[in-house]
Amino acid sequence: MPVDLSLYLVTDSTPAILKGRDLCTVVESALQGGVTVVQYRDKTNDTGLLVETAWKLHQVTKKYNVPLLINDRVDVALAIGAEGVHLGQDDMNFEEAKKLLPKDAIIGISTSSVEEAKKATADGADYIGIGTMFATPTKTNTKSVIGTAGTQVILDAIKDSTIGTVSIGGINHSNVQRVLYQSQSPNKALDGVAIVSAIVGADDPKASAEQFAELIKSPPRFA
Ligand code: TZP
Ligand code: MG
Repeated sequence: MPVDLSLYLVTDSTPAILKGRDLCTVVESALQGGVTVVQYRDKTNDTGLLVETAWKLHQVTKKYNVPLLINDRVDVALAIGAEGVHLGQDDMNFEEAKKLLPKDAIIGISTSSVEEAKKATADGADYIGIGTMFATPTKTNTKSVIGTAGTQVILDAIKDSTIGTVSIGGINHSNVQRVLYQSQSPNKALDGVAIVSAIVGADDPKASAEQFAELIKSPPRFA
């Protein structure tokens, strides 16, 4: 699968995180800092606004040759020609999405259990988001907080598959190396980390992304 999941940015348009800044500007800074994939996540029901913002973001991500995935909404992805979608367990199911989207579209699925991870793998998803790693104020309605131990169990259950894997929830500069190294099962490791507030909410999103990129490729140093 050609998508580099190593530093996966998930957007957030809530005022507490965006702090009055323009989302496209924040995302462009993060791309300059080395983000490898962008997911547009926006829980508004205003389809017009979603399409408009997704289109604008796509103009930015294309400059950096980074795929743009749309959270929840296959229709919005189709409307703007995004590279793919990210679907939760309560969104359109994989088979439907696969039928509607172009053949080469990237489809990622949120998972929080071995059962969900195995299903997404068997369905043929390109990658799974595994979470919630740590409790986070960014998303409080999370089904379960699984930590590195729970993530390791899931990775072990899909070790024979080449499906991509990314962890999400409460990941920051202080814990990212622990997340990556302590989650590893003997035969499968995470391909990356998905971050919202530690990049979108950072005073300097570019510097934050650069620091993540550096930590991800460096040997682990944690207590
Ligand atoms: N899904 C599980 S946790 C989460 C999502 C979308 C939010 C993660 O946000 P943050 O700010 O990186 O903790
Ligand atoms: Mg969803």
